[in-house]
This record gives sequence, C-alpha cells and structure tokens, in this order.
Amino acid sequence: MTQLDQTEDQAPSTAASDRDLPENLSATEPTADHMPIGGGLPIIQYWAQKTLSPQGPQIWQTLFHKSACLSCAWGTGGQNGGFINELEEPLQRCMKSVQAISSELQPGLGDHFFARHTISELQALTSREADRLGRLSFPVIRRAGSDHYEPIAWEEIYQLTTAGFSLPPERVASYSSGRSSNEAAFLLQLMVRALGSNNLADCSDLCHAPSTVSLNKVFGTGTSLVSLESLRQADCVVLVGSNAPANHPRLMNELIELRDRGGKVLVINPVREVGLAKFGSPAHPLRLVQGQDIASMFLQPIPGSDLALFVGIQKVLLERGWVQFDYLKAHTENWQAVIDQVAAADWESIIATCGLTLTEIIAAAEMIHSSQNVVFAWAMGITHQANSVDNIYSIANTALMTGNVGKPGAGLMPIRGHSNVQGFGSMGVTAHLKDSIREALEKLLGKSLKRESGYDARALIEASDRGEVDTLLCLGGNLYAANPDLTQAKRALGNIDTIIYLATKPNQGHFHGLAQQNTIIVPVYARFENPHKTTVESGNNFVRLNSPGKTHLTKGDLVTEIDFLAELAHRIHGEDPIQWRRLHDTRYVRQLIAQAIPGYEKIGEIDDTSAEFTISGRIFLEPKFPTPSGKAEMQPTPLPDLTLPTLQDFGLPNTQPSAMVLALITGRSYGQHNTVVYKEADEYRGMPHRHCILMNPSDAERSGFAQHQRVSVRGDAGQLDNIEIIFGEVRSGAALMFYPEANVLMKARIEKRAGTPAYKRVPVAVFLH
Ligand SMILES: Nc1nc2c(c(=O)[nH]1)N[C@H]1C(S)=C(S)[C@@H](COP(=O)(O)OP(=O)(O)OC[C@H]3O[C@@H](n4cnc5c(=O)[nH]c(N)nc54)[C@H](O)[C@@H]3O)O[C@H]1N2
Ligand SMILES: Nc1nc2c(c(=O)[nH]1)N[C@H]1C(S)=C(S)[C@@H](COP(=O)(O)OP(=O)(O)OC[C@H]3O[C@@H](n4cnc5c(=O)[nH]c(N)nc54)[C@H](O)[C@@H]3O)O[C@H]1N2
Ligand code: SF4
Ligand SMILES: [Mo]
Repeated sequence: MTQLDQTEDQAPSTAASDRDLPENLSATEPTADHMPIGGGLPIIQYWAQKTLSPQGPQIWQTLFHKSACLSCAWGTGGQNGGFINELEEPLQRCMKSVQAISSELQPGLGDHFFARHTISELQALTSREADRLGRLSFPVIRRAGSDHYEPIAWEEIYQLTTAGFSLPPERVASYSSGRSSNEAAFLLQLMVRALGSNNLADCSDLCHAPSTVSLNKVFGTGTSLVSLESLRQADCVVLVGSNAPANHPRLMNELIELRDRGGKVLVINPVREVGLAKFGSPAHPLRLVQGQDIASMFLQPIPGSDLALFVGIQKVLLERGWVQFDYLKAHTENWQAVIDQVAAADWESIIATCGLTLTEIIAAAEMIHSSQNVVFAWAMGITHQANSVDNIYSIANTALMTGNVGKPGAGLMPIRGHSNVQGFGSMGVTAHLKDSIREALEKLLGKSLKRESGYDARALIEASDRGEVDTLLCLGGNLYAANPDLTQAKRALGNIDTIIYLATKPNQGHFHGLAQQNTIIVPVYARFENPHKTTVESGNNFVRLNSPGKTHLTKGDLVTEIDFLAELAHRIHGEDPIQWRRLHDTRYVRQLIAQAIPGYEKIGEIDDTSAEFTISGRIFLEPKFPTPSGKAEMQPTPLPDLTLPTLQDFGLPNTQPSAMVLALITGRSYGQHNTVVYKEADEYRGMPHRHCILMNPSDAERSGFAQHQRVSVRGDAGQLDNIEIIFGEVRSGAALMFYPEANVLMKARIEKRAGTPAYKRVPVAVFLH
C-alpha cells in the first residue's frame, strides 16, 4: 500500500522510531535470537530505549501518574503512585506497562486521515500497523456503501445511537473489553439492562469465564480466593497454563521471592516457556543477567489434558493415604463421589491422556503433599479448552483434598487478563447476572429486570450471523479479531445495522468489523487522561483509585467514556427513574455502585478518603464459603477425549508425505497485548516474526520438515500459507502460533457451560503446499 501520512496532531515529544510508517516497520525489528532466560537485559534495554527517547518525559510523567497500570490485572499503580503495589511496596513497573503507555501517548490521527485513506487500504494493515497509526482523536462514521470513514458531528452520533437503542431490546447488545473503568462498566450495564436487554457480552467470555463459572459452582464466589498478602505466605505455587513472564511479569517477583524463602514452584505447561524455567527480574538486579530458577519441577502434558494430570495427582494422594479426609468431611460436599471417581480411574487412561509418566505424576503429588501452604494459579492454558470448567474443578478438588483452601498462604488464584476485566464482572457486565445484583439494580431502577441470560461474546456473534442483532455498542476491545473464525466474525458484524466503537486507538476490528448501515468510531480518553476520578479492580480483588489526568491530544475532539454513556443513557431513558445526567459525575456513580454491588460498600467513601480497599467477602482465610451449605461443593471430573482428526478430515490424503496433524496452541508473545501487536519478534521463543509455527524438532523431523521451512497450516475454518517452522521446546504433538493472526484457522469449539472457545487445542494439519 502507499505510504500512510503522518498524523497531524503531533504530540510535543514523539519518538521518531514510533512514527515510522508501515513500510519501515520491519527494518526496525531485530531478528530473534533465542533468549536463555525470561526477562533479563532486554527489559532494561527496552526501558532505557523508551524512557530516554523524545517520548521519555511523557512516559515518566504517566508512569508516576496516580492511576493503575493499563496493561494486566496484577494491579500495579494507583493512589499511592504509579509504582506502588497493593501492599504499598515501591516497585518497578514492568516493560508491558511502558509499552501500553507509549502506545496511548502516540500523536492523534488528523481529521483528514480517513479522507486520504480508503477502508480497503486500511484493511491491508497488520495489527501493529493499525495500532501505530496513532490515537483516534475525531469521531468518524462509515456510511453504507462508502469506502471511507468521514467526520461526523456529535449530535448525529447521539441521534443514530439513540435510534439504534430504541429498537426491540433483544436486538441490541454491547461488547466490552476490560480496560475501561468500573464507573463506565456500571453505567453501560445499567443503561442496557434498563432497556430490558441482558446482551452484555464481554471479553471475559473469551477469557476467564470458565473460572467464574466453576469457582461460583464450587465456592459460591467467582474470583481469586487468595490475596497478594496471602500469596506471600505460600511455600508452594502450582502454576498451570500461564505464561506469566510475558503476561503478568510482576507475578514473577513473587515466584522469585518464594524460591528465595525455600518454597517450590510446580509449572504445568506443554511449552517450556523460558521465563518459567529461569527469569531475570529488574527487581533483583544482581541476578538479572543470569536469572533465577523459577520452576522446581516443569511438567509438559499434552495440551488440553491437565484434568487427567490432576486426577493422577489425586490418585497418588489417595493411594498413599495423603488425602485430608477430616477437611473434606468438615468443609466439603460431594467428596465421596469425587473420591470414588478417583479410585475408579485407571492409571493407563490417566497416563495415556496426559502423556506424562507415573514417576512425574508421583513427584508432583509429593511436592503438593509435602508443602504446608499451596496456591494453585492458572490462566488461559486451562480456560481456553473445550472442558475448561472441568479443568478448574480438577484443580479445586486437588486443593480441597490437600486442605489448601480457606487458610492463609493457600487457595485458588485465577490470574486475570485485562487490567479491569474483573471490575467489569463485579459491576454486572455479564450476560448471566447474579440474582443478588439483579435485585439491587431492580431497587435502583424501580422496575423488574429480565431474568433470562443475554448473549455472551460467542452467542453475540452467532446471533449476528443469523441476522438477529441490529445495534451493537463496543466499549473498547476488538470483537472482530478476538473471535475464532474471522470470516464468520466479519460476516456476522456485517449483518448488524449500527455499530458504535468507543476506542482509544484504531485496530483491525474498525476496518474489518463494518456494520451494514453505520459504523461509528468514538474516540475516548485513556485511563490516565480522564478529567475525573475512576476506579478499577485488580485480579487480587483490590480496588484502585485513578486520579484525574490530562491528555496530550489537545487538538482532538474526544469524549470520556462516562460522558458518552451518561448522555446516551439520558437520551434513551430520559430522567426516570434515575437522573441519568447526574451520572456524568463519577462520584455519584460510585455511590450507586456502593449500593448495588456486594463487597463494594467502601467505594462510597473513596472520594473523601482516597482509601483503596480489598473487596469484602472475596478472600478466604477460613474454609467457610458462600454456598448454600457453607461448604465447598466438589464436582466430578470426567477425563477428556483428546482424539485428533486425521489428515483426511482436513481434505488431505492420509498418505501425503510431509504432513501431520497437531494440537495448536494459539496465544501471545510478550510483545503484544491481545489483538494489538507492539513488536513482531518473540526473542524468548526464538520466533523472528508473527508468521511462525513453534514445533517440536522430533515431530518435524519425523514428518520430513526442517527448521525454517515454509509450510501451510490448515484448520477447520481456514488456512495460512508461508508459515515458517521454528524449533522449540513444545511437547511432541503440540505446536504454538500467535493470535490474532491464527484466528482465521479455527471454528469455535465452545465450552458449553462458560461459552469460551478452545483456543489452546486447535486441531490443525501442517503440510507442504
Ligand atoms: N504481554 C501481554 N500481557 C498480557 C496480555 C497480552 O496479550 N500480552 N493479555 C492479557 C490477557 S487478556 C490475558 S487473558 C492474560 C493471558 O495470559 P496467559 O494465559 O499467560 O497467556 P497465553 O499466551 O494465552 O497462554 C498461556 C500459556 O498456556 C499454555 N498452554 C496452552 N495449552 C495448555 C494446556 O493444555 N495446558 C497447560 N497447562 N498450559 C497450556 C501456553 O503454552 C502458554 O504458555 O494476559 C494478560 N496480560
Ligand atoms: N486465538 C486466540 N484468540 C483469543 C485469545 C487467545 O489466546 N487465542 N485470547 C482471548 C482473550 S483472553 C481475550 S481477553 C480477548 C481480547 O479481546 P479484546 O479485549 O476485545 O481485545 P483487545 O485487543 O484487548 O482490544 C484492544 C483495543 O481496545 C481499545 N482500548 C484500549 N484501551 C481502551 C480504553 O481505555 N477505552 C476504550 N474504550 N478502548 C480502549 C483499543 O482501541 C485497542 O485497539 O481475545 C481472545 N481471543
Ligand atoms: S505486572 Fe501487570 S499491572 Fe504490574 S506493571 Fe506489569 S503489566 Fe502493569
Ligand atoms: Mo484475556
């Protein structure tokens, strides 16, 4: 494509390299050498490069701003300053935080940008190129049939949006991504529910929904049962399906300190992620270069088989008399059925399913048994599976059998994704609302609300594909690229009449996810720019207060999420029964939150006290749970069937040479945040660009493939050609590729109870074209 022009609203200090245009991007990329440790010197180099660049002073200023980090849910930053964690300890912010800030500090897109570039042209941009265009700073609309976005006046935006939301409530919906504030989230769901719609899809539907579903079922609570303080008292952490060195870097310091005090870390991951073996943290400068051992034991099961491993561990516990029956009898229900199931499971099936040896399973059980306080933590390797809810049950059962829930230093800890994704759930942004919140909202609104579940993210795409959705408001995110089967996602969004995207930066979704009639992009302020206070919730159940800030986009025409939603709600609902316009005042929103959201009472005083707080009723230091019986309700866990299709099922002859079927893991590199790519290469995995497949060398050689060879990868929804083979420490039979590029490949196989796609065990054929 032709060179895209520079953005016109130049920020005072912008790194020249950041303004490189798409053609030049690859020139600035280093080639990927394999890093021997996670973290390490590249982090310091990145910090130095960014903070000493012309954009540096702005980055520093933002890092010191009293607001929570934009990036992950570990929750660094807040009222005490950008570098403080919830135990008020001063810490560095990780590199990802700088990446996220620097991306929001880009200059604004000029108001003529979209006149100069057609949408067809913009559709050719990669994720990184789209992000590097700069900040959205003027509202634009794409009208039916046009190949351009064009400027639009606010009045018309509100008219079109109000008209869109005046249609039958079952035909309107929202989607959100967990970067916005609690206040915006609360307002969004209140507005949509007051219409009579529960179609509040959220990125958590594609992420930790299985954790919410399963924890609620077993413990009557949907979030982590462990506080950061409690994690500090653990002497063993079982880390399952998480690439924390890349995605939750500050968690690595906790693991380093745990190892330093003699504790153990059991890592379970089909990919031997280098940072999980050894990590160099800037918080421990003496060991930055050579790194610190993280995993005391590293198990690489077959993708999707964790449940079998946990049942195996339980079987060892049972056979050796290590199950804490006193605890089970006193604090759990249904334990006998679970024990019977474990006793009946045969070793042969367990071992065949998980692909680990009996010796490895015994060693894992011994490690858990011999520890005093064990925290079980997990992320997408567990939730992105067709049986993810059972997966989490199996982890919970293991924790309960060893008495590791409901005491200091132990428990269950889902490691959340987006920096406020958990807050969105707490605020009631969900297709499946808890009765307690519904009742509180009914009181607030003075009317009864619909009880049936609405559309979650996948159901929203399916309904749109059937032509059953007319209006969609997206509060952040990239619904298009986050979904499986991008062809379907594009078609489905194309059936919707009106889509309104509230966003800080352009992404591929804005160019591919076009509505049938009107697609509107509303530019919004980032967290640290809002002129009012807001709050967010960390994955450790801690509420952070964000101070007001300023934007560098002084020539732009942006709106705050709160102002947009409050104005829209007022136009849709008038003054009854809530004075919707009062909701422009975030303090008032917080007062409503204090009334409606369980555990959030203290938010009502936060404007006066500035006191951040742990949400009440979430952290369990005693084995008493908010279930009907007060006990944990254990669930049976059937072994999964992990049979892969054959080459023939992919339309290839079974005898085809140089071809094989693999279980593909799709996930992130450390240089991306979800669908937004900041950096093409992943040095830690030795992947020089985004179009690589990480394979086990013995698998490759057995099928006649060589390192660096270019192959085709075919799934049940699409094919990618010219993919470079990179050898890596992936378990035999598995492979890894990057999302969102890989999302063209697969149809969604859905975990039925949670609605979450199985992004981590995607059957694919790899072959020579
Ligand atoms: N830098 C960065 N940070 C992020 C994000 C980002 O995109 N970039 N995204 C944020 C969000 S929204 C989220 S949800 C989190 C995601 O954080 P993670 O869950 O850590 O991220 P993923 O890359 O999806 O994959 C996690 C790991 O699961 C492993 N895995 C795959 N299949 C299996 C399996 O069957 N069993 C086991 N045990 N492991 C398996 C993969 O090898 C990988 O190491 O990170 C948050 N933080
Ligand atoms: N194959 C595969 N697919 C996956 C996954 C996977 O591992 N594999 N992971 C899944 C997971 S865990 C998740 S969470 C989803 C992520 O899905 P989403 O949350 O929908 O996607 P993001 O890429 O995080 O959204 C990024 C966009 O959010 C906007 N944004 C950023 N900050 C703000 C803000 O403050 N306000 C507003 N209004 N907008 C903002 C910007 O425009 C940016 O381009 O993807 C899922 N899809
Ligand atoms: S660990 Fe997460 S919250 Fe903490 S600084 Fe890094 S990205 Fe931000
Ligand atoms: Mo996520």
